[in-house]
This record gives sequence, structure tokens and C-alpha cells, in this order.
Amino acid sequence: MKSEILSMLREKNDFVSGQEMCEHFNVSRTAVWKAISSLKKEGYQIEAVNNKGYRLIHQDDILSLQEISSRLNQQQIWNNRKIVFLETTTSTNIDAKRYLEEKEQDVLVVTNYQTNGHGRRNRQWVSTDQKSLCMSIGLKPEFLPNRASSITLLAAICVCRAIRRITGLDAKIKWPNDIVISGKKVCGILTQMNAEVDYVNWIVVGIGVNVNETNFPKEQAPHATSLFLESHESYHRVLVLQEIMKEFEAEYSYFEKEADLARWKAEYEGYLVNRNQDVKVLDLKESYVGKSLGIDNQGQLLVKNEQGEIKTVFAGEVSVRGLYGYVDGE
Ligand code: BT5
Repeated sequence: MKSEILSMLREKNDFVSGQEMCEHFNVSRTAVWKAISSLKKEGYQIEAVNNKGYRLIHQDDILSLQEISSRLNQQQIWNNRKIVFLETTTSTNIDAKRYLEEKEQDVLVVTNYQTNGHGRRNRQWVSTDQKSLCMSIGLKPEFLPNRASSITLLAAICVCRAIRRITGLDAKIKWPNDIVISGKKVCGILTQMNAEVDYVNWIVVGIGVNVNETNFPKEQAPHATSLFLESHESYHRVLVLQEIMKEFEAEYSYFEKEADLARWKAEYEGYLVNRNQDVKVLDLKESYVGKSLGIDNQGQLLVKNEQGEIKTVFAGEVSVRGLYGYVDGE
């Protein structure tokens, strides 16, 4: 009930009487009072005035199960689906995987602090307690395994839109899975799956966004940035989460029905920071320099090499070294 009370106070943005809450939720005054006290303990500032009721006056950047579920419920996002919130965890991707191995239900895992996050090929993803957004969307999809890599591109579009809408910053995508602002990485996406040849058991889309970080460890500092560092404003991580989920839920319902990424190709290419830029493709077999032209409908990067041939680069198979500021994996 706490999350419903929170939604009500947020929606009204004014005093709500205890009586109104009792009637609305069909509970006693004591139950309302207990829920309000508990919200206060979690850090919400709720004003109580005789004959007027309760009002939410200020909100810090609180990430909690109530906060997440009340925000998502309010917008009819992730309805009736599982949300797991952990104060601290090693990796939300691991938690989501574990959940999907045991249960038949989609899951959203969010944490306040991720201590051992990872990127592709077991690279490290660093997070800061109470400042970073670390979330994993775990799904039991109906599509074939060969479409899984496209989900990363879809998620990148969703994050890009969300960041642009909330901050007004010029967020771009570095193919396939980085969101960058002013040439620095602000978000990374890691998609993992468990599949048979023709069947996906589960898929996890892990998203790490640097939200309110004021600095980064020495190794990341030259190439990493946060929404705060770029805009000099701090943001509620739950708002970033909510906007990403709003986008993801809407787009994923199309994605499940469509055969490829044609619907999103133009938008993705519009955000592509490496478009028409020289890139260095590092393949297992070869390495070459070329111009990145955009993506095909499967989400593969199209690169014109120095001989004028157009090559397709598969997500996850190579790393593309953009020549614009930071270098992947170094
Ligand atoms: C990624 O891998 O960028 C995917 C990151 C996914 C993180 C999320 S958080 C929630 C979920 N749980 C997890 O355990 N993971 C997911 P990749 O493209 O391989 O990039 C990794 C590289 O990014 C590292 O080698 C560093 O150079 C750099 N890096 C690490 N932490 C960073 C940060 N906070 N901001 C910017 N760059 C970072």
C-alpha cells in the first residue's frame, strides 16, 4: 500500500486528507499513519497538517521498491510483472539470470549499488553507490535467437530518447551498445541470453547509466561521463529508470511482432556517433579501417573499407574503434 499512497501524494501534488486515503484504499487511519511513517523513515519528506492531511514536499534521489513500483504503476508500465530491488548486489544481470532460470516470469532487477558489474567479454563496469543506475530487464521472449543482438540496439535507442527527454543533452549512440555525450561514455548495455538453436530460454538486457557521479576511477575518468557532469544538474535515478522502461515497453511490443529493425533504422542512424566517420574494425581474423555508413535491418554495422567494399560487422563479433575520443576496451 505504501507505493499506492506514494503515487497518490505525487499525483495530487497537494494535501490529501487521511480520511480520503482510508476511503480510497479501504483501510484504517492507523494503517495510513503507519504507511506514512514508514515512507518518512525511507527518506520521503511528508508534511502533515491538521485538517488538511498529508503532502509530499520534497523528494531526494531515493531508489526503493516502493519508489520504482509506484512510478511504474502510475504510468501503467511493467504491469503485473516482477520487480526485484536490492540495496546492494554484485550484478543485476546475474540476479536477473538466476530469477529467469527459476521462474517463468519476466523480471526487472534494480539496485542502489552494484559492486561487481560487468561489460562485454567480462570487462568491468564500475558504479558508484547511490549515484549510478544499474538495472537489468529479464525476458522470456518468443523470437528466435538470431534476433537477440538487435535488442541491444533497441535498448540503446530507448536510453538515448530517455536521456534526451530528461536532460536535453545531445546523447548519441556508439554502435552497438554505448551511449555517449560529448564523446564520453554515459551508459553501457550488456545483453546476455541462454538459448537452444531455435529457441531462447531467456534474455537479459543490463543497462548501466552514470547519473549523478561527480568523478570516476582513474582508468575510466578520461572516457566516462555522467548526466550530472554534462548538465551540472542532479537527477532522480528512478525518473531515468521510468523513462527508459516507458520507451522499452512500448518499443519491445513492436519488436516482438516485427521481423527486423527496419522500423528504428533511421532513428538509430540519426543517433549514431560514428556515422560517416572513420572507424577501425577489429575482427578475430583481420583489422581494417573504413567509413561507417550506418546499420542494416539486422543491426549490423555497415563499413566501407579502403577498397570500396561494403562489409557488415556483427554485434558482439568485433569491436569498432571509433576515432573520436575513447577507445573501446583499453
Ligand atoms: C558495457 O560493456 O558497456 C556494458 C555495461 C553494462 C552494465 C550494466 S549495469 C547493470 C547490468 N549488470 C551488469 O553487471 N552489467 C549491466 P563494454 O562495452 O564491454 O564496456 C566496458 C568498458 O566500459 C570497460 O572496459 C571500461 O573501459 C568502460 N567503463 C566501465 N565502467 C564505466 C562507467 N561507469 N562509465 C563509462 N565507462 C565505463
